[in-house]
Amino acid sequence: MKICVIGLGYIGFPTACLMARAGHQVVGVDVNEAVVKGLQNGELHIVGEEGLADVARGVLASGALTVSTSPAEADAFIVCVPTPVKVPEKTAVADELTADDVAVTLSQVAAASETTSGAVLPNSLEAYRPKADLSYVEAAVHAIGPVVRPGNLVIVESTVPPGTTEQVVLPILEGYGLNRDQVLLAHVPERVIPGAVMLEMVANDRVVGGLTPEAAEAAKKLYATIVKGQIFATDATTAEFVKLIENTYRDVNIALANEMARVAEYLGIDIQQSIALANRHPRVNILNPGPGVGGHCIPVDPQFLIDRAPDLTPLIQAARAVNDGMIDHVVNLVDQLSKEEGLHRWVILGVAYKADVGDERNSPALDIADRLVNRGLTVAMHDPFIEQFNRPLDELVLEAEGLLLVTDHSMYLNLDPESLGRHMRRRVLVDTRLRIDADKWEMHGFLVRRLGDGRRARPLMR
Ligand code: SAJ
Repeated sequence: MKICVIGLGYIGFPTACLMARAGHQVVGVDVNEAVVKGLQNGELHIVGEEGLADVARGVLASGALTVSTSPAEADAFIVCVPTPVKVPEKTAVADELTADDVAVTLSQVAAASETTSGAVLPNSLEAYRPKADLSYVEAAVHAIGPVVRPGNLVIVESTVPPGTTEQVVLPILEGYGLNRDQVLLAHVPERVIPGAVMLEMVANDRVVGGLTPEAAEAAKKLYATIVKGQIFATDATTAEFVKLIENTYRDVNIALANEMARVAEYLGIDIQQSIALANRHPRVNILNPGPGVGGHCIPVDPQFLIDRAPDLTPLIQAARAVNDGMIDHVVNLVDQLSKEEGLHRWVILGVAYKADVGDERNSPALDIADRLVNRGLTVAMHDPFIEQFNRPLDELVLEAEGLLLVTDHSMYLNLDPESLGRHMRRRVLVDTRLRIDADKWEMHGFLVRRLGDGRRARPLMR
């Protein structure tokens, strides 16, 4: 088929490459001219994805994939553009408040979860609830509207609130003279993990949700040309909902681990040992506590459900507040330790939102750094995967007093405490990912604190 993929990001570009490799004639479209020009010169903008470069070079060289800044007529259109959340600038509630005020309020609410379990956003702040920003999806659909023909298949892969395909995408297409019987409209969410996109885009089972059964069948046939996993057809709203509950399930379960970590600290026991023992139960799988939940998916997707049904989602809202509250929990831990031990200079190990990726979107490390500075501490940041933070570590730790591990990049897991400690003025380590061998670092003179480890830390609150 002739396929037009709109949005050449970490989902759209691999999708375009796989579709081209499967024998389709693909036009990849992106508004970012630099990306398009780069690809036309064979420069790839998505790196670190095993197997992508080879496939991309092959389909670009063969012409099976061509790239452009504007859509062309095709048999099928696949929209893969971002859907971030936005906090409304101004609302009817209190026009004089600025976005900063709201950000503070939201973080106060999140911080409130620090003292009470899971503060749910008070209704008075209802108008400030983060909302799905569908502007990129709308712009993409408007871009293809003029070239979509009756009988074409239009697929939205972007993660959207339930009902978007029917209530937002279809009306835009109707505006270009197409009605719901003429265009095959479907939502096909992706569930690949960054770092293993090419593998999972082929191997994972896939859900295809059609506005009509014919649309679902057409989408199923198309994806069967690249997906080896099973493909399940359903309706569009169910497919939108399935994607959101997958990630909401994860966010709520991470919040449970985080809440248990705070209780373990309070009880003076170690959360890591507790979880390891609890998970020996054949049907228990408690996830890992951490400094907060980052990335552009897990902290975002639950907001789409909350936004759609605020009165029906107290648990999801509380989980969001608990996870965001971990940022202040870590900041309080470091601040208290700094006061007790007279520490001032900290190096944060890891800025990316999770191990061994170079993406810092919504990363807790950025908020933690800001708030530590606001507490009067000096903070430097290191990250081997992010250019601006990738300075030699032994230089960065010179004269530092504390190391705060926020992202468990593999390179941090076998750091030598002696060779690092020798450059430091004080030897203090705070591990928020429970991946460092505390006993070993203590043998090299480090004072170690671990998230959720009440044995080492005097509990923050009694
Ligand atoms: N995290 C914890 N504790 C855990 C697991 C994760 O604190 O036990 C934190 C991570 O540090 C990170 C955040 O949560 O900051 C998200 O991590 P993640 O491992 O969920 O990774 P993502 O966001 O890259 O991928 C998720 C995946 N969804 C699920 O596992 C249900 C992936 O399959 C999705 O495709 C992706 O979101 C997405 O794009 O929706």
